[in-house]
Amino acid sequence: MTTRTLAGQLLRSATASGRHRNGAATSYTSPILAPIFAIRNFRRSIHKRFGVPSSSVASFSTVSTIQRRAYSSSHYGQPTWMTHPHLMKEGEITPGMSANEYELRRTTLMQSLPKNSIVISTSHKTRYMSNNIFYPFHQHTDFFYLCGFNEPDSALILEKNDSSRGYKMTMFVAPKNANIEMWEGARTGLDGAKEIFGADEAIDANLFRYRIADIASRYENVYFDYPTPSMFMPLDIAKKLHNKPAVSSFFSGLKHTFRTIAKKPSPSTLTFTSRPHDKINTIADSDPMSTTKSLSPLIQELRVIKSEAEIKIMREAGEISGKAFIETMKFTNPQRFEHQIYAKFDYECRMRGSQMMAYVPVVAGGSNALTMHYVNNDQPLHNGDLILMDAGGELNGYASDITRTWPINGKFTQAQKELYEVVLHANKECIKLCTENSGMSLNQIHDVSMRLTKEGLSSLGIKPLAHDVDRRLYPHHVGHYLGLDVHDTGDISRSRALKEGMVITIEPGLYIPRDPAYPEKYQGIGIRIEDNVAIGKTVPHVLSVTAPKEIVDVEYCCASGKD
Ligand SMILES: *[C@@H]1O[C@H](CO)[C@@H](O)[C@H](O)[C@H]1NC(C)=O
Ligand SMILES: [Mn+2]
Repeated sequence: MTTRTLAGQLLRSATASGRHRNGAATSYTSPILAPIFAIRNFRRSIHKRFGVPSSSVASFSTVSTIQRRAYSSSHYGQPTWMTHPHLMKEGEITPGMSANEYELRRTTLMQSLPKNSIVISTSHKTRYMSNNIFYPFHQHTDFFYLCGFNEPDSALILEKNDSSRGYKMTMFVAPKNANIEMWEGARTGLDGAKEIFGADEAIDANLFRYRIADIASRYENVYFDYPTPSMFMPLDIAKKLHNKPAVSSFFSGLKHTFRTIAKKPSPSTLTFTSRPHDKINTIADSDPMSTTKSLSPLIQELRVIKSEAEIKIMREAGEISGKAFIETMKFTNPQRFEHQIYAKFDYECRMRGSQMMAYVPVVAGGSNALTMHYVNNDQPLHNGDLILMDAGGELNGYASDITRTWPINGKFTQAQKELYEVVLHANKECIKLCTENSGMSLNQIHDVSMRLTKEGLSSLGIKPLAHDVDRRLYPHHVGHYLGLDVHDTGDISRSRALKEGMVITIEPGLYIPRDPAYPEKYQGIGIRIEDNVAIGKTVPHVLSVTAPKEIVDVEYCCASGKD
């Protein structure tokens, strides 16, 4: 495997030239500081070289070419180690994720595919609230997983071949354009796609719609997910991709795919579900004459097991969100509104480096918590109620997903305590099962949580109506996979045995309806306690451990805000 640590090459040459100029006295040992030195040295030299036109041909070139570009165009479409040394280390493509790891992901994917295969992965497009007012951009997570490129309207093509790299990587990206960049901000451009992201070839994204069908037609196996139509990928082009003449049937291709990609798990645990919004994809995929295969299931197989670097980021995301929960508990009182609690949490996450909320938080005072996806978050809080908040910051692409429930005035009532202890017990018992050695699946852990909930209810003398536990009192699953998406790798079955490196949520809950069938003191109380857990061989690693959940700790945090 060829390793393309361009950043590494850059640093080495920068270091060498720095030594040359400054003598042996300068040593660049700190990976954080090294890029700063490299840029500083470059800035010294740029004046001498002023007037030398920058090369229009992209290549893995000298540090001076790249740094001249960084210097003159004030950067790229996203942070790089050179421009954002406070966020990134040498050799990283995105914060915390090395060029080597991205290369490994692509290599693993391509090695699992048969000869004569092409992978086509498209980014998200810019989405609009109204006319030219855009929503905050969030990248398509499969695309992001494969290359880390964070601009809209881009595409990645991987063509399997016999080179030492194993494939040819082509990126379609927006070209640099000083006029547009003056309005919309820096772009990475074609040179950047090669130099930073390691593409063998970079092409203007405007040409994608004209080139792609032709390129794809050269391959027997086309792996592609139908994207939302856009200017960049109009409906007719996507359809054309799906209507290539048949070489082998879709179904045999699919079987082959699963044979090659799924190294261990038994075929019965694999599910293939078309994404509900991909109507056209479903039609095309059901056509046995089509050679197009869905890419997403293959990438999900890779994504479901997290690397050390991924878990490190997720641990940090959990730590940031957990600390934000503490600050939010301290901030809560009966004079506040749900939206203020939301704002406080968002603020505390961002102040710690999280770039955005991983999803729209549920901030539910009192019986609003009985609505699972309550996101209006616009009611006043009331003295004596609980507040349930399901929220998490996203860090460097990775989600955290935490729920805590605490008393608005800082003190649990006896009835609230009793229900809370039932949920907390289920939460802790289920977390103990989050190991590879337990041999458990998410579904089996769900069964355990259901049994514990029922036992807890009966210990409180609550007799649920028939079917009420799984329909009303605890109507959701105990957890899901977590990663770049909040509901990560959604096509991977929850009956698959847990494996080291998976990250899941454990989130039992209890919601007592306003129904005379239940003791009045419990009615209208909704409680959920959700943690993020990385599966270890013999021990679970709780990533959300900084968020308090023991009653004494929660009450302590609530009290420490009031002076
Ligand atoms: C095979 O991939 C390499 C990059 O790894 C590329 O340079 C080369 O052009 C490709 N060969 C063909 C025939 O496309
Ligand atoms: Mn969740």
